[in-house]
Amino acid sequence: MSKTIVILGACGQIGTELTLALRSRYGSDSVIASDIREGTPQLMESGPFVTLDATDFNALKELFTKTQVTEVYLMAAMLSATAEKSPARAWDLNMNSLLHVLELGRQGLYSKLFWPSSIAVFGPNTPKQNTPQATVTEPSTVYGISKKAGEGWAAYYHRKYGVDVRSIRYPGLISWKTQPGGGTTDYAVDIFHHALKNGSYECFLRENTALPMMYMSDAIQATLQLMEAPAEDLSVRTSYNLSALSFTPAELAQSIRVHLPDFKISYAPDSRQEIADSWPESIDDSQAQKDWGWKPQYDLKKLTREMLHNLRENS
Ligand code: VAH
Repeated sequence: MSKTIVILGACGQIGTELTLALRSRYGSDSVIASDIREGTPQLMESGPFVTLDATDFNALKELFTKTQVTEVYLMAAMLSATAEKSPARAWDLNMNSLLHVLELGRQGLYSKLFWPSSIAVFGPNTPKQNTPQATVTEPSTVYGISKKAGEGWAAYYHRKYGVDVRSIRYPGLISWKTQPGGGTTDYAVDIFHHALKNGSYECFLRENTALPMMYMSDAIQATLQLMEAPAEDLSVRTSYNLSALSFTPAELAQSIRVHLPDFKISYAPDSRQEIADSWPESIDDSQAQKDWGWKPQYDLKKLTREMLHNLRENS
């Protein structure tokens, strides 16, 4: 059956790479990108784009009806650090966009939905190491609260109305194609730009802050794998834990020094330290491995090499 895919929030950190990956897999004209503002030249030149506010129910219904969409990827969201500065706007964007899209699924306007959750659903009372799929989720950030609530709504619409909504709790994602977008894990992207530009970086987290991380290629691969899995294989309809690696800023700096021996890092923790301290250090993703064969490809050594190479080649 032919697919028509609509990506909401296509110009964000994940959305940009997801749009390009879906277009190369299913054909550019089958993937309609949308966002509230235009994206990178590479994204805008790669296929159809529609300017759209993901919190506008009527605009969503009109686009879904006109395009006869079969699959929706709802990537629009305000991330953790920015959401702490604008709680009401973050709740409106993160929650109402999801409620509108779930409702349109109940009305039968598409057959499959992907919606990203985050390790931000975990909080200070969650086991820090090898955090289980089912455990305490008492988030202490606006972003985490919105993602935890969203997981509940996703599971509700699946159970009550049969909406085939699938979700992943992404760790911190590291990519070179887009600038970081207001998250707490942004340091792990910023550091590469600074290392190449001026050989030093002032990190806004403490040197020993271990966080779950993943190279963007792995995250995109996992997303496509989950969306292509048979529905009957999926035992989780809140959101799947997903893991690839965990590292501290000091360990990442050491990995960069293998390529740039003179690279220097300093530390000036800011308000994002409290957010990072509330999150786990490592994640148990055995359910994703079991249900849909998840297996990451990138470790810290390969991630570092890829980031530096791609940033050099595309600067
Ligand atoms: C953030 N990059 O920092 C996002 C992500 C786990 C972190 O959700 O807000």
